[in-house]
Amino acid sequence: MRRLNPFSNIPTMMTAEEIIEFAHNKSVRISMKSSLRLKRLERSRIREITRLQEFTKNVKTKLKGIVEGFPSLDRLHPFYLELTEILIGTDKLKQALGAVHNSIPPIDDITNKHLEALRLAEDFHQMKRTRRAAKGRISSILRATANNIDFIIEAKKTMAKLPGIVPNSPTIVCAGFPNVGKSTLVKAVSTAEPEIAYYPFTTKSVIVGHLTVEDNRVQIVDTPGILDRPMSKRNEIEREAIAALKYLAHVIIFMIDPSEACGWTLDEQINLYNEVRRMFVLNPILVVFNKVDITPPEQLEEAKKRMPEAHEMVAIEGVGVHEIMEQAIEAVDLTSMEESVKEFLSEISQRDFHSIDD
Ligand SMILES: Nc1nc2c(ncn2[C@@H]2O[C@H](COP(=O)(O)OP(=O)(O)OP(=O)(O)O)[C@@H](O)[C@H]2O)c(=O)[nH]1
Ligand SMILES: [Mg+2]
Repeated sequence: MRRLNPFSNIPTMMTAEEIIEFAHNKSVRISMKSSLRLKRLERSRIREITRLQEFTKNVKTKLKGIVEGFPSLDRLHPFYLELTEILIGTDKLKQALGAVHNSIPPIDDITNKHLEALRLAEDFHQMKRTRRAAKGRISSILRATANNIDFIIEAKKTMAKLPGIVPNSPTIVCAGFPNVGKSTLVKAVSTAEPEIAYYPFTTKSVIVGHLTVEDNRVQIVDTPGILDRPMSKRNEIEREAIAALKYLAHVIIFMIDPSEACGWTLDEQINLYNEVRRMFVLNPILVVFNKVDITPPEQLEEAKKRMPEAHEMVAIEGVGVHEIMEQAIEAVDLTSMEESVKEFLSEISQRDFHSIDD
């Protein structure tokens, strides 16, 4: 669910130039209600003061929106935090958020000084110059932090593409070579319309399905382009992004196509299984033989000998699907999940973690 991704709820952020333009437009459009009994000079004074106040107010609102609208890194689910670290760099992100946050007090300073000057100004031109000078200096502060704002906007865009997850609801992750039937299974079991999400390093969209098994609300994640080829074919960053799945997967369904119609031999598939097994030490893994309808009996026998623990399924017909789902729920081992989350948290407490307000 996209909206369950904490990064997809962030309101739209403006770049430095957009903020300047937005605040400027707001400030010149503001309507004055000063009394006609006032002298022209006093009316001008009120107008210039109001315009500057309006400009500053809008700049600050937008800057605060950037900082406060961003999910608090200290409260992120480890899955997202780990990916933030890999894809963005948490330190760089905190620095950028901190810099934007710190640009607010100088803006207040400039505004106050120039408001004071406006109150004392003796002629119309001086007022106009003062107001313009203030807006110019505030714009300079914004421009000086423009790269930080751009960095935050990019970070948001990257993170918003990730799949949304329901933090405490059991999550099944489907793995296996391409064409073994992962999507078929996800579609077969999803009651609600599956949602499309993205995962780093694959251009393919990830499908997140939702279902209810024995009163448990369960989400099932298809992983095209992720857990579907040997790790040796991946770079370090990809491997780390894949490893972040351990915080998400309460249980992994590893699908094998013993008919080999998928284009991969049984050996290749078992090798990939062993790799996934090594990578997700704490996550329970269920092995499923799919496409048993088209697997020649002797081939199925051979596969069963190699992996006696495997369950059998015909995903396109829904045969064996319910049983697998029940098994998956049973295998959901919240203890090991908690352990890996704890391990993660103790690891990051050694990294330097301060909230940006520190
Ligand atoms: N005979 C048979 N065909 C199946 C079964 N399950 C899936 N298929 C077929 O296998 C092909 C691949 O299925 P998908 O569900 O797209 O496989 P996938 O694992 O999602 O593949 P990628 O998205 O490329 O990783 C499709 O043509 C399915 O119709 C099954 O149980 N029996
Ligand atoms: Mg698929």
